[in-house]
Amino acid sequence: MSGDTQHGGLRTPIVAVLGHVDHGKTSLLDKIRGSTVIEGEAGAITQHIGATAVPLDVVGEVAGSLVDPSEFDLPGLLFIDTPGHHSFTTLRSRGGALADIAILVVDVNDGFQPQTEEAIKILADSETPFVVAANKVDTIPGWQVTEDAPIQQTLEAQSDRVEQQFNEKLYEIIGELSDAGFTSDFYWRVQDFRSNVGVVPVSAMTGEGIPDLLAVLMGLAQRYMKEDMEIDVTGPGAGTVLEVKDERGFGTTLDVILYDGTVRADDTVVVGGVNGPIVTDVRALLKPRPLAEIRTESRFEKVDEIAAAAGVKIAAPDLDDAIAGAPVRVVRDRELDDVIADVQAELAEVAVDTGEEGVVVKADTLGSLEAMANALEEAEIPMMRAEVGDIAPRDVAMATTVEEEEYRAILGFNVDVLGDAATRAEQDDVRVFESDVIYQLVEEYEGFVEEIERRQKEAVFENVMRPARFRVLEDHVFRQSDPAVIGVEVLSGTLRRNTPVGYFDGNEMERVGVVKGIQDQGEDVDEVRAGNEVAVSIDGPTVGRDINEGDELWVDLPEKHAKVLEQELLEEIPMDEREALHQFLETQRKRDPFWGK
Ligand SMILES: Nc1nc2c(ncn2[C@@H]2O[C@H](COP(=O)(O)OP(=O)(O)OP(=O)(O)O)[C@@H](O)[C@H]2O)c(=O)[nH]1
Ligand SMILES: [Mg+2]
Repeated sequence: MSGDTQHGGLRTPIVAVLGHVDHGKTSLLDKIRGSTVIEGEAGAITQHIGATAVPLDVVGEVAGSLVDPSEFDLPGLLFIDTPGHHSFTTLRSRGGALADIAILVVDVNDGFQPQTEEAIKILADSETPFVVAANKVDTIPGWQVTEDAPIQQTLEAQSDRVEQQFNEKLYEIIGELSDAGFTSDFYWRVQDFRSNVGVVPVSAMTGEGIPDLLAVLMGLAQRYMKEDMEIDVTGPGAGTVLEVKDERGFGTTLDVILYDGTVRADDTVVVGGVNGPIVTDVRALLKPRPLAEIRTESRFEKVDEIAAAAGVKIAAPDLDDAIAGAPVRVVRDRELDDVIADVQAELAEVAVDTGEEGVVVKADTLGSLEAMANALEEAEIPMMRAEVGDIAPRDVAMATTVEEEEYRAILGFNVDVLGDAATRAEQDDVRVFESDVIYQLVEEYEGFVEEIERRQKEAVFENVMRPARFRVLEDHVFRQSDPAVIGVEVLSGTLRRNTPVGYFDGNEMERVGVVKGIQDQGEDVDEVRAGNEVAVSIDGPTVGRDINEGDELWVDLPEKHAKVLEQELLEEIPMDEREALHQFLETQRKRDPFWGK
């Protein structure tokens, strides 16, 4: 059998369900399906994308008086359930990318949470229209349940106090949406769902508001998306791989969301693989029964043909290298080479812009690679190579070719380190970061860069000559020359041993010699700070001829040092030293405006 998702040349809109962990995405779909998936989930946490086709007549039944199926010519809705747990960014972004519309599920008690924000960003980036399901309204204290009722009807049964709380919770969500850059309102007040986000209060537990949610989704799809849904449903199919799975009796199979055309049991398909497009012949098409979920349904139905949009399992030889997130194309009566080129192009498109200098990025799927690339771009971290696959010795070799120390790094998302890549990395001083949480990878890498910058700054600071202005004291000449030993007062800056000193003749620095030693109350010291009087020995000058009592002397800063101080270390040096530096630069620049620039 075929065609139950196909209807007058319009395909089924794909609806992604996104939201923070435990906010009720799977429960919501369970309610719509009338069958339960969450009970079968380990710890009730969704860990995969699941797809469920809900035909129009079922939408009509669940929505009751709010949806009249005869008003619609879309065949129904294909729901994609996604996990809310933070480590499944990839699956969320893949689900979001496939969607025509989305439901953002928000628990009215929790409001916006990190993965709510993340989901909103995915939807904004892909410009996917969405509605907000404000879930768990039944938990408002005092709530009177009217099972499966439209929201207006159930609201009439609530006390004023409950209704007030209900309004407060919804306004909070509307406020949070506004903070995220979206104008929104109670859905019944929204005129144009493209410019305003409709907020639909629901309970996945009691079914209240579910008719409203379905009515809003159908309306949105029918009114604004009909044109996008007009496809050649009999044309060669196009889809995205959700998962690559071993299935008993079938070997490696693909769970695919078909979003265009049809696939037939005798088709040749091209699939994106680790080493480029894979060409293979379909061996079996396996379809979950309507209202069952592709990933939980163990008893698949073998079909001859399936039309978009639908979740389908494809069994075929040579799928071991297929990658989740990659495109699938039916060849049918087209040139094989053209289809291969299409798949290649799409693989390249999801592959990432890389530059000459930057880090190496490895990820488990194309979807996660894209998500990584987006995160790195946002953090302004350049990439030299970004690929799907485990971290291999050749990645280490690649990372050693960079010039900057901070790019000697490999960031691996959800991948393994192969063979001797780890030892090679250690030998070659390449840092390897691994995590299955993207922001952690970014944060750890940023920490590594900060550490390098700190070390580099310290090294520069150690070696840079420091500015100082000091005065030769009257009646404190202890020795005339070879070396001259005199008392001085440091006016600003830090005077150190082994620094050249001189005076300004007009705007010209005249070097007189090098400070050899500093004695503070009879003790030899390496440096002396502003505000102190000390005795210094200077190699070079003769007192009375080259320098005189009362003269103002300076550390004769080399131009390079002055430049580093002004441009990189200004924040690190004390105020009085900055003042000495500024005066020094000002005088030099009266002679040469570009001195030290
Ligand atoms: N009272 C009440 N509880 C709900 C409602 N919806 C969901 N729950 C409960 O909230 C918990 C989480 O629900 P799930 O549907 O697993 O949440 P989820 O968003 O799919 O979670 P992940 O897939 O792990 O991200 C379960 O214990 C549900 O029974 C609701 O409307 N009312
Ligand atoms: Mg779930």
